[in-house]
Amino acid sequence: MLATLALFAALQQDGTRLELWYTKPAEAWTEALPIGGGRIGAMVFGGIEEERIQFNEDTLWSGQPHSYAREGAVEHLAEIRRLLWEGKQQEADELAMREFMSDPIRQKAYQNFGDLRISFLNHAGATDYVRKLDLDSALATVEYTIDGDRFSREAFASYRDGVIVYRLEAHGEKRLNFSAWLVDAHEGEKSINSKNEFIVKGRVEEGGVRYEARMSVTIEEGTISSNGLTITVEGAKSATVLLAPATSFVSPWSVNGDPNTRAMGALVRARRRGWEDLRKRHIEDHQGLFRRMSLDLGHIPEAERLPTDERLVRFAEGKPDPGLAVLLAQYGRYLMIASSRPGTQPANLQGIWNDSNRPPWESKYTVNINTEMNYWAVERANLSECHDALFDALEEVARSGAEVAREHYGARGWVLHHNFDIWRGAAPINAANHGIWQTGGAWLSQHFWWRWLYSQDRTFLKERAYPIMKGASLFFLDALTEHPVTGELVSGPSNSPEIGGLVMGPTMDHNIIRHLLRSTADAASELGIDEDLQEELRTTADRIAKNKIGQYGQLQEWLEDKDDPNNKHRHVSHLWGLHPGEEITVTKTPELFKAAQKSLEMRGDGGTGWSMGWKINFWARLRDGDHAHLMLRNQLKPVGGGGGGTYPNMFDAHPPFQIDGNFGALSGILEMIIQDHDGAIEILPALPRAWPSGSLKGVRARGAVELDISWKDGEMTEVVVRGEPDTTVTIRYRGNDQEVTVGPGGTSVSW
Ligand code: FUC
Repeated sequence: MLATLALFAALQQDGTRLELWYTKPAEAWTEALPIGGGRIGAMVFGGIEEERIQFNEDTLWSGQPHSYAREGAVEHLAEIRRLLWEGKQQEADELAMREFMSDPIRQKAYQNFGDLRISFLNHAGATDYVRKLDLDSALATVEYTIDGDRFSREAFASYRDGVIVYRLEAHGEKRLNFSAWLVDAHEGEKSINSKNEFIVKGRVEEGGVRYEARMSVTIEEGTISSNGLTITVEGAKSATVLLAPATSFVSPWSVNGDPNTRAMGALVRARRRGWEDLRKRHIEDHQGLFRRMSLDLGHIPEAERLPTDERLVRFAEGKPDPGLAVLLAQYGRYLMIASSRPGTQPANLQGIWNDSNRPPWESKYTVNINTEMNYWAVERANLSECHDALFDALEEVARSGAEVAREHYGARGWVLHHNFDIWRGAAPINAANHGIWQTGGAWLSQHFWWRWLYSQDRTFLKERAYPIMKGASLFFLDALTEHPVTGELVSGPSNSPEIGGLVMGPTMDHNIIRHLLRSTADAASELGIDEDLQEELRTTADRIAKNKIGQYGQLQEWLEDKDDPNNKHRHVSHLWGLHPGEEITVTKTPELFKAAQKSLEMRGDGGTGWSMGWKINFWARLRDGDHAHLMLRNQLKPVGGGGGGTYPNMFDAHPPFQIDGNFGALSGILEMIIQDHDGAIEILPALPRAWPSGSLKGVRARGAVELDISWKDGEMTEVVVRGEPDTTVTIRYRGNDQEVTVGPGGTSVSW
């Protein structure tokens, strides 16, 4: 009965159920449900007798302010290049490992903060258990019955108020009896003060980030006490647990903040507000973003009736469930709102959710695909503000990256290699064969450009986008070198992530750099500045080594035609110009377009989670909706056996968990319905047969417009375009273009 109630409670207006739900508590971390308020986040397990809420704060990292640039590295640059041109890759690699790498060679790790634990007394024998995450209200709830009495819990992480809130209620005769305490992942000091506040505090390492988390419980009826180890509640009708985690992190250059003031301040303010007000403010804040876009792809009631884990299994059996793609897309938007907000750190490899002090790849910012993928959909999915955290971080990276440009390349501007951490390391890390890759900053500059294209915010273009893009471009004006034979300009030393080792001039670099130089010139021309530079950027871009078609009809990954047709590597970097770039399109470069498809076919339909996420986007750009949908199916397979897949909580699996695939899938799903990179806003460029009828409302496109798109039986039925009156955009459908001028209240277009 309760399960049924819970089921219908979250029915969206159009009938799409936007919730993840389960009939038993989480055992593994990847079954728990994520909540997040940008800076703070938690995983809710929903245990009946023993509850665990593992929590994070996005500035809790190992390490301390540090410059990773290697002084004098530039003295070895010419020699590394010479060795590469002479085909002495191993010698080049060895020299680079000795003289050219980041100092130290590895970056630091994002940390677990700890757990909030709750242990219930006499609480066995629960029935009608439902645990769910409602994406529309951003509440994680648990409900069950014991001997006819209903109990409920509700958790959220508030961006506005900086606290994690856990509310417990007893709805029948029985009362709540429990003890609560915090587990500190760094085993610092623990105490309970006279106000019954549980405090953990410490320092990650000497000279590093200091932290403090404070937890308090308020109750209705009953008593609250402490035995020095836990806070004990007896006989309560309801209880509100507030948890405020904080650190001393101020910026990549200072850890001198006061975690005590921060945690105490947040806790005191939250307690003053009280649960209802905190909850109301949280829902308003979340819905203000979340409700801007809706998606409906049709319904299969027998699939939508199932708990999420069973629904995933059913879909993997090949049965139709378009609503699951909607759930995945909206989960992507939910996770973005929960992990990346103005003033917070950007979403890292795990968003903000991490239960380890030694997480995979340090849970940092890997930028040879992963961080960009996190943010591919953010403008289009009408969550522009969530992009801000990335821009803030990149402005910091540009500062450390300027030092690396100087010390390693003797170049102007800034450069970022394949990772950064909270200290904004920008030098090449881990190993020369994949760490020396020059185009991280160039790639991420695309995001600044996109913000301008989607918002037409001239102040942003002038004050934030252009300086970053110009700096990234200046680096390449200095760092590109001439091919000794052809005289074309090439990048290097670099690599095609993460295949084939150190080389000169991988195809990916060139596609990224051309895009950077041309968009920077466009930005300058839009702003009416730097005319000579515009000219230099454009002529330089034209001189960069062109894309080449190789012996198998494939787009070459390198300057030489040496692609292995059997290579199934997860990275498909040489197709950058197809996506997220825009150089390779069916209208502009039909032959390269075909070659890109050939390369993708050679790589196959497997891969890690993010790899499949990228392939959804590639196939959408190749205008093959059914193949894109096949990749979506592959990505949504329950984890186990082979690469990729999806965990029961719908976290994407590399494996292990890595959030990029969640965001990549959101991007890919939208790319199937709308594309805007080829001179027009194209409607239904790659609609799969699995989604014959549906609608996408509130999606944003270049030119600062918002669209509502509807289709039926595979045909577009209506498009409504909204924006500032008199905005003009071109809408494309099945190869026909229509100029649309937006009127007040929006303009409806039909074919
Ligand atoms: C790159 C990828 C790996 C992983 C890591 C975080 O190195 O090749 O697959 O995603 O980043």
